[in-house]
Amino acid sequence: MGSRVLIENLPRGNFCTLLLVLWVCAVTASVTYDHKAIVVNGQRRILISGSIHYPRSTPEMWPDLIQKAKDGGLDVIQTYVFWNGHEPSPGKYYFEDRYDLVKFIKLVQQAGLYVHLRIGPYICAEWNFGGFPVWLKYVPGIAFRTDNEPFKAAMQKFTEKIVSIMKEEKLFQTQGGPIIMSQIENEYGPVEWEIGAPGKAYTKWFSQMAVGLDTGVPWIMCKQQDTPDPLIDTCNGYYCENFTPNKKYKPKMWTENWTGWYTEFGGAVPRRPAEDMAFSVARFVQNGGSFVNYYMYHGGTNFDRTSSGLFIATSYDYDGPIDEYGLLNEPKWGHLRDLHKAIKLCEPALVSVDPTVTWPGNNLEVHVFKTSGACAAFLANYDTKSSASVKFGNGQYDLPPWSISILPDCKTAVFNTARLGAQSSLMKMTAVNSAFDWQSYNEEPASSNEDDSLTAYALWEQINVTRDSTDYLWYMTDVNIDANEGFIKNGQSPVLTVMSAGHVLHVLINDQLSGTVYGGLDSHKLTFSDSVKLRVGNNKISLLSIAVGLPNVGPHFETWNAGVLGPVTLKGLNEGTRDLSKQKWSYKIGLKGEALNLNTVSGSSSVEWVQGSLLAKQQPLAWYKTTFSTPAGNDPLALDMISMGKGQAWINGRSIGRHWPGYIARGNCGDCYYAGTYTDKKCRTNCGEPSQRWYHIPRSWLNPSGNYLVVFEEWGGDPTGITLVKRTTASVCADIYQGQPTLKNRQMLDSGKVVRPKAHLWCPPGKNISQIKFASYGLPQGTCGNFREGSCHAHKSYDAPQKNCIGKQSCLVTVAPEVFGGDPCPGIAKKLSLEALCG
Ligand SMILES: *[C@@H]1O[C@H](CO)[C@@H](O)[C@H](O)[C@H]1NC(C)=O
Ligand SMILES: *[C@@H]1O[C@H](CO)[C@@H](O)[C@H](O)[C@H]1NC(C)=O
Ligand SMILES: CC(=O)N[C@H]1CO[C@H](CO)[C@@H](O)[C@@H]1O
Repeated sequence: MGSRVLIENLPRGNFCTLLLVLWVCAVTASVTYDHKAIVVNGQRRILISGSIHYPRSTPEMWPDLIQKAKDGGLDVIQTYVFWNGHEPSPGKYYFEDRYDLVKFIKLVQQAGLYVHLRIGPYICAEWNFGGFPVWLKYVPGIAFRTDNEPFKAAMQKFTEKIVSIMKEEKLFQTQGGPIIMSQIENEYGPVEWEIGAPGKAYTKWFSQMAVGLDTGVPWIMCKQQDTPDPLIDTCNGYYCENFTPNKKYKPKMWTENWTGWYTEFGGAVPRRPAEDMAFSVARFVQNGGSFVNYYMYHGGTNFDRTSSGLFIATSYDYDGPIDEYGLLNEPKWGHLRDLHKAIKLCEPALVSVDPTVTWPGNNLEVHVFKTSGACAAFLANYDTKSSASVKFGNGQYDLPPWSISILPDCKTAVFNTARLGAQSSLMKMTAVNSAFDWQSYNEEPASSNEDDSLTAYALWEQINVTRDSTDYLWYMTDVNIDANEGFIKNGQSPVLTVMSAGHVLHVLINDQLSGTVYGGLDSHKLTFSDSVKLRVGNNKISLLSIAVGLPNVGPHFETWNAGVLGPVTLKGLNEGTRDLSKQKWSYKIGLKGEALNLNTVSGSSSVEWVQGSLLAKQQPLAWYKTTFSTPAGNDPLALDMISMGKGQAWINGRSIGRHWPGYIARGNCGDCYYAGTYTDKKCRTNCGEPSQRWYHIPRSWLNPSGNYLVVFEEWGGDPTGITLVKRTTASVCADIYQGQPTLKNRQMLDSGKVVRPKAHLWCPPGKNISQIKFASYGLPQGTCGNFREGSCHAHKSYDAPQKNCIGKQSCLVTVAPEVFGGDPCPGIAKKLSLEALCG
């Protein structure tokens, strides 16, 4: 079975030939494991994997993302399965468009890569409710992720559904498909530890349930020490070199190797240096690791309202090797590609033996994998400040601080984790249209006498009422003020206090905005407390409570509340403080503009829009619409929302996500030196600026002209400041040390040539190098975008780059003194720094 599929599409590492295929593959299509590695079709493999989450990009982007992953040296694409996207209501399944899982997996297969399918179905992933459908919370008697019958029944049903689809489509490796591994649950170890016996019973149940599904490929569980056989326990973290699987006969695998970190609204944007990323992977592999997954390889975008209620931003860029827009994030992508090539050169030795480890000095470590036929060595310097020179075999090797050199033949260093051979790119966002021509419509505050409003003598939890069908819930009540109230005469306004479980609150008194408060990642609970203007007679108090999604992680996160739970009090009346919590409240789910579908062309004709001098500006709760033509070319597009506060935007009826540029990144961004243990507090950007300013518009959502753009603004922004921008490469840089290891070293040494590294610059397709902005051979300082000459500089530094590069799409410049008119400072180790503009 399945051999026909293999003929059409031989996955990597499958050594069947066309003639032998019917016989050989029937026998060898298998995935097993031993203490060294995952064994695919009888062969141990060092597998490099990367996470790409299919709903975080569009089907039109998938082929290019997968190709870039393959070009970057990946063997495996890993993805979660997004339950709430696939089963929006019980038993009603959805597998289309961005949720077309089968199509995604088949594209990976066509590219010749494997798939690691993390079914979960709890996935965390900064995804709304950790992937659980909201309806699941309201199944009677349910408790999530424990020994609970209703939960187990739902989990089993969905897991079976996914496995059966994969089997029908013949997607498991044993059927000739690309899936070589699956995952059940996700990071359950800490939860089990906390809840004890029911957690253990649940673990036993779900691992047996998974194995019983008989997929023919191994199951893994991450972050769970007591993972039962035959499932494999794996590591998640920034570093995993000291991880050991719970049995001697299981391989050492790293399922979440964080390439950066996610952005939260109100937080700075984390970056992880490519040098440290490469260092952590080389260190894991030298310590016997055989499977590495980059979380994320392409992070993408939280379209719609899919980001989780921990104030997760719409951008899920994650500083992955492919950026949110699908462009290469350089130098990270190229540096890791070079690392993967170096590791693959070592693969025969790595999978055959355990290393011999020696310590030639303080903070120095050498791992040697030697068999009769092969030898590979990893030389490491763990010192965060000093370089080291290591004698090994007949050679002498220079190791920068916090770095590992890889020697695939135990002689030639072809890669050092701290020496970038890849170029860096500086990206820019440039406006591509003249100002949009906007029309506006003011959202009317809800009123309590509408027919469909709900009433109660209580404050209700928000998600309970909205079932997350919208971010918005109106809470309305009346307050009667007697003419005898003291404050009417003395002018001392009473103070309204509203306690809310989150996440954002607008307070309106008699339909006028009185104030806005919002929570943050550290605390979504919030309190409004301010004096309010009340008149004699009836006053209408309207609280617009706004959720930004449901939480995805945390102790019993399924029980966390949102919305105004009270108390709500009014202080400074003759009677003292009046408690409004238990008086009559009316509820209205969602906005009027949502009910009218103003985000669609057909819906928008139901209201009167205004423009010109009447256009709403700096006015809360306003809808804006405009149309625009698609700019020519293929550069990715985004909306620059710098002039806006908070809300949502749609293009041709499709949501590009929540915008919140009004939430400024707190904290100190600090410095970013690659060496030393990485944390997500290091190397951050955007402090004092919006956490997210740009919002990706997939090109495939656009028509050539007449694109319908709608923005709902909650806070009051100026829509005339919104621009359509394109993302392009501003400049490319190289920073190459004379004599640094390069992948060319091996073949050049073999051929007896002198090893001289080259700077390689290239512009994206369709662009050529138009100018050398900076060139210095000597001791230049700074980084791409702000290089400057140092104490040693060859005066002819510009000649060769200009001659070799101008007008070319790509070029090489050899890093050697004669190329730059002689040695500017003999006896000192020099480098070449280049910055070129792509025209
Ligand atoms: C949830 O909403 C229902 C009405 O739809 C109400 O009866 C119940 O009290 C609410 N529960 C909470 C916790 O707000
Ligand atoms: C870019 O350079 C290539 C050669 O590398 C050349 O064929 C092409 O015409 C150039 N394009 C432009 C726009 O200059
Ligand atoms: C325990 C923990 O924080 N795990 C997280 C690891 O990182 C991934 C990606 O950000 C999250 O999904 C996990 O929740």
